[in-house]
Amino acid sequence: MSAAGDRLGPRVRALAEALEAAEGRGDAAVLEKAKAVVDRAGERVAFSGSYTVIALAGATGSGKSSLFNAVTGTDLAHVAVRRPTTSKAMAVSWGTELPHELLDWLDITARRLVPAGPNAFSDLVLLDLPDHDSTELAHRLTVDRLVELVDALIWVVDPQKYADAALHDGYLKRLAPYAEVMMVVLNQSDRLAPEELDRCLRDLRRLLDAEGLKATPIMATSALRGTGVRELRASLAATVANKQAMARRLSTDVTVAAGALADDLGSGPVPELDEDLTDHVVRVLGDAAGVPVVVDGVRKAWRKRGSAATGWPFVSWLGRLRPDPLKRLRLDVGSGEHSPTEVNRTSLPRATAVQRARADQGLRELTDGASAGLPRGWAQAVRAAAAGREWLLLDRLDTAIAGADLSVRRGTWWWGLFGVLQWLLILAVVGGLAWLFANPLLVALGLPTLPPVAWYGVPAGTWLLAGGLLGGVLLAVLGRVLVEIGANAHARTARRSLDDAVAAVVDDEVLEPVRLELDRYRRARAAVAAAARVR
Ligand SMILES: Nc1nc2c(ncn2[C@@H]2O[C@H](COP(=O)(O)OP(=O)(O)OP(=O)(O)O)[C@@H](O)[C@H]2O)c(=O)[nH]1
Ligand SMILES: [Mg+2]
Repeated sequence: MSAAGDRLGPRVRALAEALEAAEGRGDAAVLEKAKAVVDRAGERVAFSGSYTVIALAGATGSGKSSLFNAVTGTDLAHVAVRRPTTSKAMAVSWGTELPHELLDWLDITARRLVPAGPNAFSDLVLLDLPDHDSTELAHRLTVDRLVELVDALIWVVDPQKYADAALHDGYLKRLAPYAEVMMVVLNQSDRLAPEELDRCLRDLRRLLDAEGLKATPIMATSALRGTGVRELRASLAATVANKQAMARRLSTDVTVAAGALADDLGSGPVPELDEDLTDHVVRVLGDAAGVPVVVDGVRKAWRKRGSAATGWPFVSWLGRLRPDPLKRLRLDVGSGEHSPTEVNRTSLPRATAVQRARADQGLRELTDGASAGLPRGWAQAVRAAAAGREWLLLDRLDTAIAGADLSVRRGTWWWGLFGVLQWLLILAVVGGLAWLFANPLLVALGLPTLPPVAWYGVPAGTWLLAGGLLGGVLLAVLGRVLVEIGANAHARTARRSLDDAVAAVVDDEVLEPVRLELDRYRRARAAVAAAARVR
């Protein structure tokens, strides 16, 4: 295919991809135009891609229909003094069959077949359009619609109105990117003296150049006298033979649409999620979800259970009367204690207003950073990606906390050893007491007494009693110190695993949706760049 058409397929596909990514985020008008281009390109190629569609457009009375007849060698177009004359677009094509699908797509009902003859064109559909500047709105709408669809345009102007704002401001300036597929014909040249015609053509050229239409050729004709008609025919034939018009037109459509889309997407650096702000969000959300309360509960529970297991039995039973801090929060209950159908819920205190406010602010700062510099629609989408699930967030955090392994249930191996030692020491106390009170009791009962046993002059019963008491207290103190160390270590471990659980939920509910949205933005930018790349 032609140079312009080489990358047309991939470029249209890239534009479609950009559109899909930008859906609901980009400027609606820009997206709509780009979508029209994608649809049009697909349809135009599908409907008789081998034909070139060229339209004669211009102000009323400039002589479009007259020129149409002159070029086609027919009198198919209606020419009159009454203004405006042509109210419906008309098409002619040469050969044995009309390209009906193409004409249906163009929505042109007035269609004529010109039999092949010596002056016939092949693969050309020539259109005579209504005027673009009439009082009839329908005429202008027809022109506007077909200007978007045809492969090439010939603007027919006359000596009086060639500089009209309706033409230059309404069409030509805006169509500057299509300069290569347009041509301006100064008709009614017979009305001007040769020097006037020259001046007129120079003026027209200057106007077009100033409007960015340097690539648009101009020529002078007289439909009345037939001047320039041969040259116009030759120019049409060359355009058709070169087969570039359609591809150029569509290619320019894609370039223009991709340019508008690129402007809409912006070109600044793509923002990213800030790690410090992310850590901050995990922390404040953890606070709001009750992580510090649970960590404190773990410390206290370890302390309480450890003290009960290793403490001095004379007092440690008192501790058992206190409620278990984790059970009170409905945490660290055995898995069998949950019904499998029931969601694991804790009884953690609800987040305070201050905690909620800090969590909200943290989230806002995070998403503000991740949407900084993005176009409005995209920034909104990033914020919405994170914000839409706030209500879910605390709920899921609670479930995550309920499910976190706090590993306080099992206790530790040396607790049992301490327990046994404590009971042995109790035995010593009881044995000592028994020994001390045995002889007075035996004497009172008139029974033979036990032989006195003493170490270092102190009765053995006293040794046992004092040793048992002292040992028990010392062992309890040592146990207390070790339990405290264990409690702190477990609190740290719990903190880590809860932070991980919170981080996983935050990642799932906030960071991942934001990342996906930023990926989508990057994808849209890459696709637009690919659509804009001509080679
Ligand atoms: N002197 C002169 N008159 C022309 C020329 N071309 C067209 N006319 C006349 O200008 C008038 C308008 O011609 P049309 O061909 O109907 O013009 P049009 O651009 O199709 O006008 P609308 O259909 O109303 O948009 C007619 O009276 C033609 O005879 C020309 O080259 N020289
Ligand atoms: Mg006409």
